[in-house]
Amino acid sequence: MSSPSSSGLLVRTHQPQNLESPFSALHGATTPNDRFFVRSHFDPPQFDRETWRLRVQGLSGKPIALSLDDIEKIAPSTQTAVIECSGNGRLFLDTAPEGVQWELGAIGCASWTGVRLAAVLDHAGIQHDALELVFEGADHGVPEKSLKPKGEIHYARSLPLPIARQPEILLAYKMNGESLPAAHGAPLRLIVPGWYGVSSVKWLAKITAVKEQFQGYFQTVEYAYWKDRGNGSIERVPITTLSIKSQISQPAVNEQIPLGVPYRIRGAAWTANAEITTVEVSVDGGVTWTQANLDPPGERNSWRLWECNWTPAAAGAYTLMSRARDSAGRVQPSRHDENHESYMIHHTLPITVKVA
Ligand SMILES: Nc1nc2c(c(=O)[nH]1)N[C@H]1C(S)=C(S)[C@@H](COP(=O)(O)O)O[C@H]1N2
Ligand SMILES: [Mo]
Repeated sequence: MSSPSSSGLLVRTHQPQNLESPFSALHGATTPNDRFFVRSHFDPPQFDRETWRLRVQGLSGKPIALSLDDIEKIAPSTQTAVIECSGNGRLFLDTAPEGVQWELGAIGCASWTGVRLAAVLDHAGIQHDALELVFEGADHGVPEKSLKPKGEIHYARSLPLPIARQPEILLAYKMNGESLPAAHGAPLRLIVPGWYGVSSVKWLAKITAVKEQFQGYFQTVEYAYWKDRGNGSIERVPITTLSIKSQISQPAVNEQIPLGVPYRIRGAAWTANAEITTVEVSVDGGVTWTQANLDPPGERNSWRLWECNWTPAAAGAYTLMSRARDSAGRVQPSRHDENHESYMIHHTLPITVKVA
């Protein structure tokens, strides 16, 4: 069930607000703010610029509280990064799982400006023997899923300290050069390039250094999966880095394509901690593959656009697929990993079209 909203986003749910980007409108290195998908578990919290504070507390010394002025005095840093919801593509799974029914558009790429998290941590004097940092949003409510706690909770996620200190991790107050929109976490959000969107906590209110692994709801129940340890046992682990993936933006699902006319198949590909090196396209459901032309690579954690020409020679139904490879030797798989439940859906997605 979806309907077009005024801004050209598809409304998947009104409350909380879950809006899908029209992936077929993909047209550049970054997604415009009014076309960027929104994934929120609770209503956006109100804030007042004057009284708003980011609290940083932990194991060492006194907790600190930073105002927006304090944060804007720190040297700014800008990063382009893909944000993909780990439930993106859920509509392609055979069984109808719980969760927002995303097709291809729970992803966007934006340029994020803010301050390096490491600079704030240095300022706060976080002890180096902390294991993780817990990032808490100001938003709160009762989760949507059937397995959930009784009362209200805040949105919260953690990162291991060595990850949090990496220079690309930002506390962002700008998105594509404009002030961060309310739906995307104003006044301040975490941006974790190369990780699924779940880690990029919006409406950031509190950072807490802890010595044990964080066991919060969005860390262990939702946005977690069973990992096979290979020795006969499995463990519950949080979703972390992006899986290699490519998606076809044109044609759109169920598009009608004219017979005998050159058509340009387009899309984007992305991965984590590596570069996209190849994208192949199939128009026969994965039997034969042709190499696509890649745009020049962008920044490390952005997506790489690609295109491929196709002149359909016969009328009928076709299944198109794309398959990416990266510099770390990873290849997009042909099937969804069932252990990932309805998350990390990154197999070669079948796009069915009609030629007439
Ligand atoms: N505070 C807070 N942060 C959050 C969320 C949320 O519901 N509350 N959703 C997360 C999820 S699951 C995703 S995919 C991204 C979506 O970011 P966007 O809405 O800016 O696209 O934000 C993440 N950060
Ligand atoms: Mo997400």
